[in-house]
Amino acid sequence: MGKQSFYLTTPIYYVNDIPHIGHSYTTIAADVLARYRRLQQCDVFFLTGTDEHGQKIQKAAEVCSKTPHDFVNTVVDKFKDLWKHLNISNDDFIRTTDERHVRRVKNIFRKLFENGDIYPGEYEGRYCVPCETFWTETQLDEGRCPECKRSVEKVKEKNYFFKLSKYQTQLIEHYNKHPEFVQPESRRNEILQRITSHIEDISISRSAVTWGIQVPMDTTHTIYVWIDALLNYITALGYDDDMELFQKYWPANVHIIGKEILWFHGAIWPAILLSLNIALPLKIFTHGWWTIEGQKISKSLGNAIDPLNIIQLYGTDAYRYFLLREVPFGLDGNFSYSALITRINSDLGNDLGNLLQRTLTMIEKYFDAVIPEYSEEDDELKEASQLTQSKINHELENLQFSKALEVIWEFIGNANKFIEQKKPWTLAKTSEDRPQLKNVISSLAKAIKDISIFISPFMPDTCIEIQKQLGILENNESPCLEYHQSIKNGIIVKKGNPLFPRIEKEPDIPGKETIIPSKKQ
Ligand code: ME8
Repeated sequence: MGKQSFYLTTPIYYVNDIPHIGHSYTTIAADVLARYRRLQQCDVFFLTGTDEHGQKIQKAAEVCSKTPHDFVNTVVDKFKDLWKHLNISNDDFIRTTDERHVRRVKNIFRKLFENGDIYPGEYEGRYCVPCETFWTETQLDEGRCPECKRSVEKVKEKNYFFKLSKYQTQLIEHYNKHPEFVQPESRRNEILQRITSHIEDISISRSAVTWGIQVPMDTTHTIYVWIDALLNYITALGYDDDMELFQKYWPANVHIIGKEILWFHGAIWPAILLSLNIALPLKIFTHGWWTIEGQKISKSLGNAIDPLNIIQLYGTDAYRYFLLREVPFGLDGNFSYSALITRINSDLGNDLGNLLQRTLTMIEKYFDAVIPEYSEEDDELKEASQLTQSKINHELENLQFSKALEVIWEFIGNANKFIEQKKPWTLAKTSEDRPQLKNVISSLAKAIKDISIFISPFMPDTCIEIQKQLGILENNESPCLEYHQSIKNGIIVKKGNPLFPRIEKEPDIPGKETIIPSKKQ
């Protein structure tokens, strides 16, 4: 039987500025899920990319006295560079300026037009450039954008419209038939309520914006950047001129997005797919915002933190761990260096790092560095390890990353307690306790191997480092990712540096005091 396919996506990010921790959060979460599904032997296609057209980017290029084309090329490299540093394992990277995307978007736009779902009209209302969103007078918040609270532009232009209202009933039916379509449930209820109460046709072209994909039937217009962007999820799979990947991977198993773009993904995107007669994605998971002092982190609000700085200080895996452990996926969370350092010192250094160090030290001391022979029957940690794996599966099925990590750390705690209870240093004193000592130590080595696999989607480099120190991985081999496989006889451990050395003080970063929140949410 062939492998089960699993297609997951992140939003494609605007390249008006360099990436910040919010962007890295979604991409790391998607990467963890992709790696986890690969562990489960799924055939994974993980897509990310960049959203490069529209007024916001045109303006940002003007500010830098660059052509939009040169400007976007520079910023895209910053995203790709960050993903490399963060160990992101995406299978494709789509840019909306890619020729393949532009060609396919034009074809799709023409199809929608031929289906009778696009018509010319006149738009009069407000437009928020940073959010690239049309708003009506009544939606404004004291005259400002209800999403980002910045000022909006008056827009009156001839535009093409998409018949979103035509799909209201079908959308409601889909939401009712598939309660898991949008998660968490609170967000699903919100958007369903909005779709049910009021839905209008939307403008999907701009005559005043030149930096975009031209409307195929009317070159005086460019396609509204959100329509251009949403289509990336299918153009990357070759829709509609090279259908092999599309047939293999569509519908997407999950689109992971931030909560502010749910309307586009939960209403406009499915309506476009319905018009094209394409199956809808199986799930849209909406996560919360990282905030600083309660404010959303964003470049244009001037409070963004460069993930590269954090990685340089504390390493990629500590950063990946912190973001997914600190806040339940779906809720908002405040970023602070002190919380990050606490997690590194306590969870990574004390719990995980010490478990490895003390076990390896005992293997060196009591067994001349050779892991004693393992006996499955005498492994008192085996059941707990198996239970941990099934709990992780349950949590990650629901994208509950922080809960999955809690479960893993519960097992790490159990292994540490096991050492305290068994007191190997006492067992080592007499020869009749030697068999029990062997069982305790080999069970611990096996538990640590299992832990390295449990954490591998979250902390891929740490998995490798643990397996190297445990002696089960030679320099250039890929890590062992088979759960519950016992360790071969005669393996010699290679104890190295502590995995996460203790951090004594917060970093001295200019302006840091302005970005550390005074209290946790
Ligand atoms: O909206 N906390 O791009 P964008 C958590 N191009 N996540 C955050 C965040 C924060 N403070 N800030 C950003 C766009 N994000 C469109 C998307 S998709 C077809 C087009 C993450 O650069 C989160 O995933 O503004 C959010 O939805 C996304 O970045 C917005 O990125």
